[in-house]
Amino acid sequence: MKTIKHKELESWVNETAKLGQPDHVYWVDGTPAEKDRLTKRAIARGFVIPLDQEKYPGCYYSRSNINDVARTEHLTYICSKNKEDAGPTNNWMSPDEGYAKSKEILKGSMHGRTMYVIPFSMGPIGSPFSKIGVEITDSLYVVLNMLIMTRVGDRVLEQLGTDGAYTKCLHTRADLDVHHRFILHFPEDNTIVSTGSAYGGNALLGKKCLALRIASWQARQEKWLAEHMLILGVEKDGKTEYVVAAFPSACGKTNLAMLIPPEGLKGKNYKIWTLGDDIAWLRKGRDGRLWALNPEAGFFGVAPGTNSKTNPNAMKTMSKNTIFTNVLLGDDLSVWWEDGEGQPPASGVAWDGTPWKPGMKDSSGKPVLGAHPNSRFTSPANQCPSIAPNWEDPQGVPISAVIFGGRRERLAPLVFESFDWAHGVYVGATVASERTAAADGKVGEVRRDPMAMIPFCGYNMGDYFGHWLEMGREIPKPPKIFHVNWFRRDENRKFLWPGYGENLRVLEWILARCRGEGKAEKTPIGFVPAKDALDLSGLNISGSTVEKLLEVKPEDWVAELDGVKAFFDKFGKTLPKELWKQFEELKSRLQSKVAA
Ligand code: OXD
Ligand code: MN
Repeated sequence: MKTIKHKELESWVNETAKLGQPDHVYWVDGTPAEKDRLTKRAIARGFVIPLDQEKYPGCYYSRSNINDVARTEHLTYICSKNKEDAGPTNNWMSPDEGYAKSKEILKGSMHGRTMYVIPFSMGPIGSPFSKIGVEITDSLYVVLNMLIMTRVGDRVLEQLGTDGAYTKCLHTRADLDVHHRFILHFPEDNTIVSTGSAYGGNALLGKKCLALRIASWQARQEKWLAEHMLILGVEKDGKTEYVVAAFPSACGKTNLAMLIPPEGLKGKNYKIWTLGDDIAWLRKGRDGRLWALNPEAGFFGVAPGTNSKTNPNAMKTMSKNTIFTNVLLGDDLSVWWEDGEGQPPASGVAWDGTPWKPGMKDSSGKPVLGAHPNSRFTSPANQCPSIAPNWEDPQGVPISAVIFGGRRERLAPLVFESFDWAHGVYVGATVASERTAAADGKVGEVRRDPMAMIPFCGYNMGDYFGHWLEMGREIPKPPKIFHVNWFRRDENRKFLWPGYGENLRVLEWILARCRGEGKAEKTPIGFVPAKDALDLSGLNISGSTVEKLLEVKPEDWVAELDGVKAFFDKFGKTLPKELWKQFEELKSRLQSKVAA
């Protein structure tokens, strides 16, 4: 029997075992030998399938239930004491009801299984940014993923000592029935309970549940920010500048974080460093700037669309020690996905467990997908060729620019800069995007997704905007705030901007602006690059396309205001007055242009 120094933790684990009735309780120690043992066990029980180990060393395949392949936002709740603290964009359940419901589901749910206890750290162990969690789970798949995504094991218990604070993360697959699926957050108790799902975002509780929902609540109390952001460094002439960027799920955060400089800019000798692809924790540094750290240790990236053109670094990152979930499994023990690499295997098994062959069509003539659009790879961050040498620096890195963005066919120009922090917060608060496949819902529909945090903010977003405004007052040297849109299209719905590595041209302008350089034109929505301000050398793009990319049409922005107003109205009194002021100022800047 292991001796647990933290008695309160030990008794929570014991109580949970009494309730869940597992056959065994196992404390994960985080050693490589243990990982081998658990992997063998997962293979023996059919939770993972080893891929061809010569081609894919250390790689495994897993398929989740076909009704359990994405985050289920409608089953995700904030269980705060007061409903108002959850705000109008979250589902709310009272803590009593949340505990009672989940207790019913938990009762006996682990019978016949092992209950794993995973002590984990979000952020390097001992960093002032870091937070500890303990996940109890009856899923070996979750354990194997947590070993990649977080820092796990005895060294975390050591850090926790006899009475350290930690987030209780309780997960049971139960019967995977959607009626028993609840993702519950009790921010006042620093507790998460997730039942009835084994999908990553619902079950790897360190990620969205702790590092965003619970952490955002804590960040408000403790004056920092927990954000849905990538972190990347741009090095030139021996100096590296860092940016963070927030885009809604599956809008290319991983691709941007791992960007390869384009051919046309080769002469400038840029080097891009990856620090994180999904979550950033930001704090005021001693120098009065904003500093960022990635709390995760791995990538849980969307596979479809990833190939050696769109993201060569991701392809190399996942070439070993990776878990592939819900992609196509070739009969030759290969993996493949739509818009992936090379030819599909001659035959295989699709994400939903049915036999698959290239070129298959369904009864309406549509291609049958081999991989689910939200299928994933889980890979260690340190395998990424562009991982920054300082990505685990306990102090984080200083941030020059905060970038928000979404997927907008029309409206938003390629890039614009806000006038100041408060205007930047307005820009972040009004981000909207066309829906993607990472969560259940209708693909293509536009939804407001402020700071890309709609599904992840653990409290009332009106208060969250207020907290952002306050952080601007707290930080003597705040980063500048920008908005980008890689997804603008022409009248024929053709993308105007090539994206991917070419996005460095936009980052270059952004960083120049942060240094007080870079030519810009003032428009009612902010500064856009002057006609010749973007370095487009070596890029085959016409002047009229660039004009279309940068165009700000005041009448379209006026039309957008109705949607913003309706969204802001939802927050009632909790929406900071400052944002209404920004709204009115923008409106009058736009109206004077429309009238002119
Ligand atoms: C993710 C998401 O998994 O945003 O990163 O859904
Ligand atoms: Mn995400």
